[in-house]
Amino acid sequence: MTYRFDRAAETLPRAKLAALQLRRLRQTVKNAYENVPLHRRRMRSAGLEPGDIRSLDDVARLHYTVKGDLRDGYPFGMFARPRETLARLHASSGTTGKPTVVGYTAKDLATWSDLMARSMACAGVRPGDVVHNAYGYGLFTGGLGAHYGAERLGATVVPMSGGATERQIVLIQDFGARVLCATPSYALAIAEVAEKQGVDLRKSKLRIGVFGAEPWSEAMRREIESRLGLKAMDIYGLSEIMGPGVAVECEAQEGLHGWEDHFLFEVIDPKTLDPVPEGELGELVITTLTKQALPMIRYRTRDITRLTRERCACGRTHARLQRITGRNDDMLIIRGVNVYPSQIEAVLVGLPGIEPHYQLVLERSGSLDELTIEVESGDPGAAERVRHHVKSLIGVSAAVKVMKPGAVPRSQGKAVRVRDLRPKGA
Ligand code: DLL
Repeated sequence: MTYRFDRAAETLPRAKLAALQLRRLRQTVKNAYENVPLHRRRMRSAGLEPGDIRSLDDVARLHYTVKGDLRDGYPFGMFARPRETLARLHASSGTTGKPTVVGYTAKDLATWSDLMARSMACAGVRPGDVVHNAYGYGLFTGGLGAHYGAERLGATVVPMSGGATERQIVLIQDFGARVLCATPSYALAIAEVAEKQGVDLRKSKLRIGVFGAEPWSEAMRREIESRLGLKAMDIYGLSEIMGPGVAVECEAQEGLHGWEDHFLFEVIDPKTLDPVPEGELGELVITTLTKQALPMIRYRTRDITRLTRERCACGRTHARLQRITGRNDDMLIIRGVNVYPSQIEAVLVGLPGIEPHYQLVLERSGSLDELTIEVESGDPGAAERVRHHVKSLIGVSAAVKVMKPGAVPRSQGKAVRVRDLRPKGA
């Protein structure tokens, strides 16, 4: 029988899952109402009390929560437990203003470790594996999230964090890592440095990549798989909800299982804020079902996906999210055409003679946004080919700047894909 970290929970019949969700939703709403002024205010102004949530459909009567709410309550305003009782804080830097701070009770940390262990096992990690963890350690949830999940699973963790890439390559080989945890862009940077050093990591013991924290395309997956000789699995999560381990791919790789015993997933139309029918694309909204310190009611993730509850070949009963193509905030509008950076990536990666490293530069010319794609190639004639492919496959007109191989900045964590040089406030 295939290994599962928590077989009973992962294969819970859907009717039982729904009953569990309702029980936990009611507890969460009560916790939020009683302990977080913002949630109490919003529920009161909607004329709602916790007891009014009687079915899962009633979640639609609750208010949304957004990142700005966490910022406004900086640092601890949305915690449902006194700060003295928390075991840990994490924070995400964000590009503007104050960071968002999240807190965990000891029980929240235990739940997170369990879910991360479950997620890693779902991706193919097994007790006894050497897990090379190159997610950044620190305030970012990636490093410690993967660390405690791997330990909980019974793996041997190598707590590398990002950076010192040459050393990472030595230790991957010397310690016999079977699993690499990293952002996809950093995994690619590791592959590149290894190749430059004449090290063939395809001959190492690496078999599985647990990659996430940023959008990446199917083309990028194939590129990383062929250069590192492993199976690249997609893992999703966000600090406001927990950290990594909210959803993950299984061996079927037909979407990411979102753990419905701990989270309630909805997909909404970001303009009307109405839920969309199952299977349609929209913004992912998550309500936590078991968090003590930071219960989240209908958190708008800004991430674009679709949801299916069709049965998966792997036997797990939990809903699947389609790979996240991008965030609302990352969508570029170039001469009226909507495009996500990951769509451009899908065109670039795999074009012969073009390195899979790129940046998109946005500038304003008159009232129009102009896009320049910076790519690396040894062939100056590559510009025209890239321009042509992007235009014919996505319909976007972009200028292309061919740079020397190595000129696009490499990432050690989340890659910076867009440089926005447009005047502020325009
Ligand atoms: O990135 C948590 C994480 C760490 C996930 C390690 C996976 C692995 P934040 O820094 O709060 O948390 O950023 C969350 O990153 O809303 C998405 O926009 C994006 N994101 C995370 N995973 C994926 C993924 C961590 N697999 C934000 N695909 C989320 C696409 C992802 N985007």
